[in-house]
Amino acid sequence: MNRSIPNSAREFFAEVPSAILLVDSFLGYYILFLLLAIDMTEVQLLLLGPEEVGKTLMLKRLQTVTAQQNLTQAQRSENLGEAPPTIPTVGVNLVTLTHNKRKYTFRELGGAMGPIWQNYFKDSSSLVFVLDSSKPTQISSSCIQFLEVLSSKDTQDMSVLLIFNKTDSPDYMSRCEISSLIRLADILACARQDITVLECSFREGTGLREILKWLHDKSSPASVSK
Ligand SMILES: Nc1nc2c(ncn2[C@@H]2O[C@H](COP(=O)(O)OP(=O)(O)O)[C@@H](O)[C@H]2O)c(=O)[nH]1
Ligand SMILES: [Mg+2]
Repeated sequence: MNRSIPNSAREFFAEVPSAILLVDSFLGYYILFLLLAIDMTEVQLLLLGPEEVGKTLMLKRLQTVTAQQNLTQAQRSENLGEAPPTIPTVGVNLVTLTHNKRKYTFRELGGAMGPIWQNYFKDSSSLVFVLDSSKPTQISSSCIQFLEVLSSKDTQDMSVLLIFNKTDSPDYMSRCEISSLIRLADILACARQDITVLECSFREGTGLREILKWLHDKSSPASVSK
């Protein structure tokens, strides 16, 4: 079949200066490179909260769930099984997850590092703050820490995920009860940050899908490390 270019088209291309074509192809490669670079950007997250609230277990559960995503449907297990043991985090626990072809590096800071949390704000674009919903007294005191974090000038542009964990505990407080205890509505209304609130049980494995969705939707490379 004769696929010759129509005369009108040939005339048109003959008139386009080759310099423009060159710039055009460079632009194409540049945009492609940018898109690839954005997709491979690593998102840096801080994982904060008092000791023993379940931060390390959250990371372990997320590692299991994201690893399962690489398996075929038949190989996947719906049940996450028994909660793996954790040991108290001393210093910084660095964990990297890959979800939807994007890397997320969590920096879990041991609860005892509270006084120097702020030293890590500049290196992160998003923040996860975990509370134990079965400990009302600790929630009240940790809320002050949470407010301090929110008021730091280095966290103003961060996406924030606030997690009430251990909803499997017999004496857990519901989101509604915690909200009135710490006046959550006022905090959400006054904070500059985009704050998402979730109830989870890392022991039972609930809330993990919602965390992955938050990672995908809110911790975008558009807000990656400054
Ligand atoms: N009942 C219950 N226990 C949990 C849950 N999440 C964590 N734990 C337990 O809380 C303890 C401290 O967990 P860990 O992840 O080490 O806390 P971290 O200090 O915040 O990192 C461990 O014994 C966990 O098994 C949960 O959702 N429910
Ligand atoms: Mg820990």
